[in-house]
Amino acid sequence: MSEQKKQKQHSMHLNALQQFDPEAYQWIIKEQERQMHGIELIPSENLVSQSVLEAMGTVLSNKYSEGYPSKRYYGGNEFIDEIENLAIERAKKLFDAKHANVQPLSGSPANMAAFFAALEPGDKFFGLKLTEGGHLTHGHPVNFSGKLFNAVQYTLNPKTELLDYDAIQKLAEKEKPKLILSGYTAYPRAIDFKRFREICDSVGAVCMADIAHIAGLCAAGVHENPVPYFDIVTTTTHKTLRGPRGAVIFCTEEWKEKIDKAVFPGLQGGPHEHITAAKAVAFKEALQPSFKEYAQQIVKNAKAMAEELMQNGLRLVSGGTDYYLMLVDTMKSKNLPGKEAEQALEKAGIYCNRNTIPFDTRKPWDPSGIRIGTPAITTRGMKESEMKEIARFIVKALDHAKDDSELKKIKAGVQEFCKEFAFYD
Ligand code: DSN
Repeated sequence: MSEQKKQKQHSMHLNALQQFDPEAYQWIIKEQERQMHGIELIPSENLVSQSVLEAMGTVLSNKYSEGYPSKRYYGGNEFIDEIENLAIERAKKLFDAKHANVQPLSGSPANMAAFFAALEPGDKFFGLKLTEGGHLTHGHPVNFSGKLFNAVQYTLNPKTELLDYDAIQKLAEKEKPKLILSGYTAYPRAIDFKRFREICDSVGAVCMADIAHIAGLCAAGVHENPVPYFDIVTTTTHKTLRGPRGAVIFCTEEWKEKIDKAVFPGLQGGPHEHITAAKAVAFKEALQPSFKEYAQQIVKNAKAMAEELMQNGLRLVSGGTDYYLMLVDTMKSKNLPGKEAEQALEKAGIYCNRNTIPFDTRKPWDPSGIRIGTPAITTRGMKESEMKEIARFIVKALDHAKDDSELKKIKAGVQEFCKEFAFYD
């Protein structure tokens, strides 16, 4: 490793840790090296900036601040209030929101708080089925969302593998849900949020979206942003938005009191203000013109990769992608279960996650496909020509999924390829 790269490791400020706890230190460094030398295609992951990383590792972690700015249950929060207000104001500006609660610890608690604000236990709501691109918190029976509420799961059109808005409208008229949730974790196409608003209005349902995956694209104007005209929108901050692990809830004036009460004292105790600070930093980054270029490049990269994968014989769910994510049907393309595909790629230094494809006949633990995306590799500065190279690495690894020595050779090529791209510059 070059001197320059070694110095970059130390910019994580780990000197004390290295001395006191070399055992923990070594695994952190090994993980850093894995990220640096591999191709990260998990679409829900990203690489935060040095500034975001630094904000997370601060003394703000020491502080309790239950409550909200100017209304805390602990003393000593004058500067914490400033930080939280900064995060709130930037979040509102970024998403054109009337209200932002920046305290949710992550996506699931954010969704839980939103449901507690809008629903009573047993109330009926709509969410997309997990196996077709929804999330556990969108009504899966093993999750609180399916246990506490009456979750009706809508599905995709089996022929097109796309959302069928007319069918959702009809189902809404029949079932009369109190809330309709859109926004997904494995849907490769753009979402017609305006249509969801119309469907909600036609049946008097609360209109909610979980934009965790596409928040960065919405903020940059690359995907339609539902925040200004939806009742409640949740998002994590660490995916395309490229901030720390955490979440935010946006809502209209009408919902703000209920949302704030649902987060605290309804669900959470002390907010993690070191993470709030990092959220504020990430929102400032996302307000820069360079973030718009970043978001546009994510989409260009995804389209270039999709085209190359399909030209090389892989079947992509719905025949491609509109923005950042692809679902590869490895069973149909290579007679390879998703778990084996994920493991073969990992041996080649390429990271993705196995995923169900719409109407999968296999179980989520070993489904029929893999999910890949371009947010993290775009952060490293890779462009369309690199997408084609990565697609060729993927196809080669899948073709040699059972040949460890060939996968090792591919990994060497991947490591060489990654050297060209910045990691904490
Ligand atoms: N676990 C996230 C994802 O990978 O999509 C969703 O919360």
